[in-house]
Amino acid sequence: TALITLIVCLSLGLTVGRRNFKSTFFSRCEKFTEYDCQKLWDAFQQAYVNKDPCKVPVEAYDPLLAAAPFKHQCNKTMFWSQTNGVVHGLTAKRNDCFVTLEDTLLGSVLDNLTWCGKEGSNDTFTTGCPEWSKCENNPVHSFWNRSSAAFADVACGDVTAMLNGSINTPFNPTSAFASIEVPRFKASRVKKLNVVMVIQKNARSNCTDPSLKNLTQVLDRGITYSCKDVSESQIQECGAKPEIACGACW
Ligand code: N1C
Repeated sequence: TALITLIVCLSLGLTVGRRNFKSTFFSRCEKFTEYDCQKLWDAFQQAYVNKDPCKVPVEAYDPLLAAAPFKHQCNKTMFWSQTNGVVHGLTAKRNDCFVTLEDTLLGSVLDNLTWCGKEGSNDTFTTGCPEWSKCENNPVHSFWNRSSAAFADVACGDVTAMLNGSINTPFNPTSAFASIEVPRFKASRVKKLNVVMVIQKNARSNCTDPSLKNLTQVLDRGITYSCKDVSESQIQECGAKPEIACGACW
């Protein structure tokens, strides 16, 4: 009986996990009333369901991106690398100033979720999915890569990027920001890139960091570059005081 109980519990747990994923997808999606969430769920699922979870290429999400394209948010687009907490602490309160990928429908629906499929099954799994290190073409990695590219493609006007001054290489060539987003900024749409270097107590780097030299070198000619060292507390203050004008945050 112990074994049977174990099996029943395990399969119950799995079913609940799956149901949970779908209900999370729908409840997050339904906050955006202008979309048909069932249609988006179908487009989402076809990307990875019934597939080897190590063989999901970025293009698998093309139909999903086509069903919920990003809108131009000129002068508000916010990129980030290794500053997830600070950035989203700010955008949670100042969407009037800054919009990240996680503020869009697709980014917010899938933020912090894990999912994958399996050959021979039409289910969505949330456990036993490949680790990032195991294979690059996994469903989660490919989704973020595809959506980061699309998000960068529509950026326009002045764009902001928050980088982390507490690490040795704030502009890391292997990051999504450096490898996917920056190369897609085109001078015909993006006028200026404002880097905000987040400075915490134990800063290791700042705007003079050599990695930023690479950034200026790969940036499309015609895009103006600026970098400003800004303390974390100043960023938090901008979030706490809605009366501060967007342009006066730092
Ligand atoms: O690799 P990163 O950062 O430089 O990627 C961040 C960059 C942002 O500008 C976003 O537009 O790329 C986009 N992006 C996300 O929005 C995102 N949300 C959640 C990329 N990755 C995202 N994730 C997950 O965080 C994903 O699992 C990925 O591996 C990390 C990237 O974090 P990072 O190294 O700090």
